[in-house]
Amino acid sequence: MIYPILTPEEAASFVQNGMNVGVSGFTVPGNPKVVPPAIAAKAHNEHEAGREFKINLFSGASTNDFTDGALSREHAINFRAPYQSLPELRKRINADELHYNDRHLSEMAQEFRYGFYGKMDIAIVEVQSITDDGELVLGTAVGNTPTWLQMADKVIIELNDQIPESIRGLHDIYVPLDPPMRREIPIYHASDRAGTVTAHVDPKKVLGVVRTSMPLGMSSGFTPVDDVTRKIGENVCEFLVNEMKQGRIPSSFLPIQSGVGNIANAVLDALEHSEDIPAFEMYTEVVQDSVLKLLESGHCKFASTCSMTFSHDAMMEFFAKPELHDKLLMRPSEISNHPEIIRRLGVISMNTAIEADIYGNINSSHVSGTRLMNGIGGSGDFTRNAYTSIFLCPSIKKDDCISTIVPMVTHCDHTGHSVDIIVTDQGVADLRFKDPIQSAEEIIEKAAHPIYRPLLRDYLHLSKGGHIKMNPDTALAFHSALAKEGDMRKADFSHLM
Ligand code: 0RQ
Repeated sequence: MIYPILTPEEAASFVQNGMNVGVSGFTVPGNPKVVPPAIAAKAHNEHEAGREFKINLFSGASTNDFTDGALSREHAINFRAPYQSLPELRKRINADELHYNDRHLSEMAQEFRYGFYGKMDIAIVEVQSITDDGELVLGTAVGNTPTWLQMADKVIIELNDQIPESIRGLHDIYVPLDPPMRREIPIYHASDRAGTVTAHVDPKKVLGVVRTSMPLGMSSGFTPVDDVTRKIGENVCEFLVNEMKQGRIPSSFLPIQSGVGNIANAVLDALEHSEDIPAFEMYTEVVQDSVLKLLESGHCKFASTCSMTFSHDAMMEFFAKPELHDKLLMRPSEISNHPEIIRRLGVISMNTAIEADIYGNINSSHVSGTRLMNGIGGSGDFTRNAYTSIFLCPSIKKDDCISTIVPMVTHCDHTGHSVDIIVTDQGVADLRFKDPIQSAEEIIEKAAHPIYRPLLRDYLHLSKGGHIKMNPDTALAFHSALAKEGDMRKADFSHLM
């Protein structure tokens, strides 16, 4: 190998205060694992010596504890984009200790190529292999790595011997040309290949290789399906089956996108057990353990993703079963989440909401409008361009004190224009072919919990308005009741009478 072999500390020594640093991966999979903690240790020493040390950190999506966790614990992040999900980092963002820019995941790479963030100083990339002429087999996620490799002045490679050789062939690396040269992306089915199996880096840019032997899978599993998530899953299935019966979804079905978390897992579980849903494809950004089961059973014929968000056991199982390897492809987030392809394929999107309002506006990211949870992630990429966009949430939370259906969302990630269907444990609200007031009635009667329906009806019918009814004094009454009395049921609209 022509590249110098570096220790993590030697690699970290190239990273300087104020640099723009890009990391490989998408959510936990595919992230570097030993160099970021060494950068955090360097930050610690610099701070002890009274010197400023912070970097601007760019990724595919959220990252692992070795990256966002270690760096935020050492106050080593100045700016962060496009997504995060670790409590450690979230805490600091919500204390306004660093700058976080919540971006659509499909746009991060192109925004960097357009020059919106300046130059990328260093990319840190986990790979399965690298050749002397710069051909790379990436790890268990692609994220924005191909663009980082193209843009970065210098590149540090983490060569992880735990990534099996059989991963070669699971990637499809395609970077679009930028406007005005952009052409259509030649993906017409979830399984189409548009690019190459390997990524490429100019060998002259490679500072060196750090050898690692780090486990691949996600450490935490999801909580098992419970009564509420099971009901949400059943309601989604019922809706999709009816759509097929009505001829609105073709009998061959359409590709599915599903987000992260327990609700998404429960929905996929329900799809697996439904006898009326035919085998389908997925065009999505993450595949959780539930998708492995779907691939094994044949319910999912093919999964196009950006990241293999499997638990450690599921990851091992996948690599031990070569018959599954031609059923999965990993793409850059720019492509897995690309509006052009989502719309062309007719993807059915399913994402979880923190709260929805009676007009179908969705808050995916900020609890009570101020506290960042994770971010918009890929939910906007899929929702805005979906064939049918579905949002999922339990109708109530925290011992009935929180209604997820509210008069007005405290933060809006997706406007009602992009939202077709809201599914809770109570039922399915179908917002298509309805004006805003009809939508509000549908959401209240079908999706809201019965204990909150009278309050929501009061708000809707006592508010004044034209095309939309709203009352600026009471639109956030649910949230102020939660803040003041810990219970949204204390909201009062009687003075509107
Ligand atoms: O707080 O942890 O203090 O108890 O918010 O709530 O129910 O555990 O949320 O894990 O299902 O995630 C939207 C965050 C849901 C996720 C969101 C409080 C609640 C709890 C979390 P505690 P849950 P879940 C593909 C798609 C955006 C990105 C996306 C997400 C905490 O799905 O990040 O869709 N989505 N990506 O108590 C007050 C409410 C609340 C509330 C929840 N209405 N009011 N507090 N909480 N609802 C994946 C990628 O893009 C990579």
